[in-house]
Amino acid sequence: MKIKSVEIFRHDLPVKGGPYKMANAEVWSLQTTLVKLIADNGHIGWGETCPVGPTYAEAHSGGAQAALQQIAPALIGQDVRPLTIGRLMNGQLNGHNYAKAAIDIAVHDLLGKHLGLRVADLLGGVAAERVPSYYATGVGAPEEIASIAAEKRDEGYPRLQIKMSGKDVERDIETIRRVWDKIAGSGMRLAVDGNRGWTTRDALRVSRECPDIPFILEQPCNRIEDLEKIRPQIHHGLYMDENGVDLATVIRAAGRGLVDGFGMKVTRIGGLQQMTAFRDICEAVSLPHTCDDAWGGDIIAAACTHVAATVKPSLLEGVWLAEPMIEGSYSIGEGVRIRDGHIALPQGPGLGVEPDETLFGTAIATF
Ligand code: 0XW
Ligand code: MG
Repeated sequence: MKIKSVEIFRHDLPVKGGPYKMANAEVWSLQTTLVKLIADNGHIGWGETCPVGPTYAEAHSGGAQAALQQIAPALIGQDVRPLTIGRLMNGQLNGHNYAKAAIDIAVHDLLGKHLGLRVADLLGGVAAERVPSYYATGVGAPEEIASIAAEKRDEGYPRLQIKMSGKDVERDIETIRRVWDKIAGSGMRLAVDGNRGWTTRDALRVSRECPDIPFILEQPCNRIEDLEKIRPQIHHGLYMDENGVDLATVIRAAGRGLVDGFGMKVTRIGGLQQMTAFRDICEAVSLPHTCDDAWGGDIIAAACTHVAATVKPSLLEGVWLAEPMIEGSYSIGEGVRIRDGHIALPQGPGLGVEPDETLFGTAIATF
């Protein structure tokens, strides 16, 4: 089976009750980019990448579309094999993992459909048919975030991530305390996500003033050097998210004992092929991690769920989906949904989701 043509689409995903606020971004609507691979035997594979605005990471939707157009011509006539396509892409463009990930996801979808296998089986085999999700609040008033925490606890989410303003550290500490009042004793785990926003001074203060609350600190400060600086002085587990830009960084952070786990994004690391290597590195050194993306529709949601289903369950922190925050859906059928804080692995070969491409309009590029 060889790739016959590549089509690239874009589509808007409005934020339900927007904006969604984080320390480094405020977004009302996200433009997602979709890749359609058509094989010479008629099979079709879909991929997607959707940066959560231009300031969350070194990624933006216009960049994804430009990078994909740079790479796509070289895909025509190639065998549908994730590893070799990954190397081919690296020969076309340096970096831009988040764009390459859309092609990698589409390659897995296509290969799965061709072989009659689910993507999770292509990635090594299913460990769980239902994976835990977690809810991520935006930045908000302490009482508002605490009431969301209580609501999500009651919905059955096993984990909550709360977003810190990064600006007003006293208010951030008040938010943590009010949230913990609601969830303490419920079994719900807590991640406090600074999204790179705090100075090391403020991150140290948060940890020092909340030693009784067992949260993990996710990406509190901007740089790896900042994490190194606070690491010996904090009372909480430290997770890397935004700084985990590639496998080399992950290996360094894990090898030096800098972190206790990762928030990981499928597109940031370069797609499912890279994500399985990341999964195996984490398993080798017993580090828990999430399988998420920054945003995206049902194709991204399915990709995250498939790889999560292959993770050793004791190391899977959860799968965050944008689904509860997106107005509408582009899927034919139900797509990938969170029920009682968990996600069922899609059935059917490949990713197991089909987009209604009539919603995407004309392709922005065809090769
Ligand atoms: C909560 N997320 C997984 C979704 C948002 O895009 C940010 C992200 C995170 O953990 O930073
Ligand atoms: Mg994070």
